[in-house]
Amino acid sequence: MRPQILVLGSGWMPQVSEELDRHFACHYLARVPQEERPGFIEHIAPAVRAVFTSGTVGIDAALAARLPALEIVAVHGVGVDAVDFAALAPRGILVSNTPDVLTDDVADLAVALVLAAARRLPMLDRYVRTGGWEAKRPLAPNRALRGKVAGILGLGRIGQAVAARLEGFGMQIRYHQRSTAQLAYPRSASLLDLARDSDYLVVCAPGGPGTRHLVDAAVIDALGPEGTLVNIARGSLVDEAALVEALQQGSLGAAALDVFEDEPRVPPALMAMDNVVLAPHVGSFTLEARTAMGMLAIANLLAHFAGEPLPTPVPGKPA
Ligand code: 8YV
Repeated sequence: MRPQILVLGSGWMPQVSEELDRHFACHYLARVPQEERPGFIEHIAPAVRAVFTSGTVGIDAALAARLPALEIVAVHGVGVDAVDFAALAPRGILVSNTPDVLTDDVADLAVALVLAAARRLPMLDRYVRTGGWEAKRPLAPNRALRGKVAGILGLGRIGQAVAARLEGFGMQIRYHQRSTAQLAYPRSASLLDLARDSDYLVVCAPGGPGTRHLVDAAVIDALGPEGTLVNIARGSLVDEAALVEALQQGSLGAAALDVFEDEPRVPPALMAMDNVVLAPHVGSFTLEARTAMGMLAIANLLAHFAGEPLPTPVPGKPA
């Protein structure tokens, strides 16, 4: 008999669902009307041995408690901040994620955001479309990237891929993270120092309670009126209210954001600003990355049910 799995969230490619259906008896929560979901979960709960979930949906303690036969949570994403490890670990429930296969594409988006902010591409697009060019509406020059400093908050796999790309644009790289492991670039002793030293602060660190609002009013202030904040990690890392205020007051130069504190809600104030570039959490949203992520998440489930080690387990509880 095929193992029963509960599928939460969305965002994977259709062929991933096909592959899931080939191997497992799948219960797709997103296909059940909202008001029927509690009853649906109660009905299937005793038989559910695995959860397949997105990085942003994860699994909370309340749902985990309702699944007595749960053995493994396979996250379709690298971030596991939405997984309640405290609820899973005591029950020996395994967790896997999908690192590496999305690194290049997420890093590409980070660079796209840096470039879009530096060259003000969305604003220039609007300028052309609304007749600004023909009407010769005044236009200030952009600022070059060459020679500017990119400060990377979190020089892990994705941070390093971002750094390598930005070096190619002639930028100088600095970084800050909690670990003091020797890495290829100069490390700023604190995030405040990094913000002070950087023209672009690129947030690549993991989300979760340990990193909530790391980028606060003081850090944003240190980045300054010529500085740009880029976030491709998690909205929770940035104090969004402080960010909006700094942009409104001109104490921060610009922002380019793929992630937000309360997705998919974006503060209307950000939408109104020309020096803000917005994207709907699409760092890994390429056909290639999303297919590979789905297949890797499934490979973890298959390994588990075959009694083999997981290809990409998440060890213990991340900080
Ligand atoms: C996706 C992500 O939003 O990998 C992550 O942590 O945030 C993204 O790739 C999501 O997990 C897709 O299901």
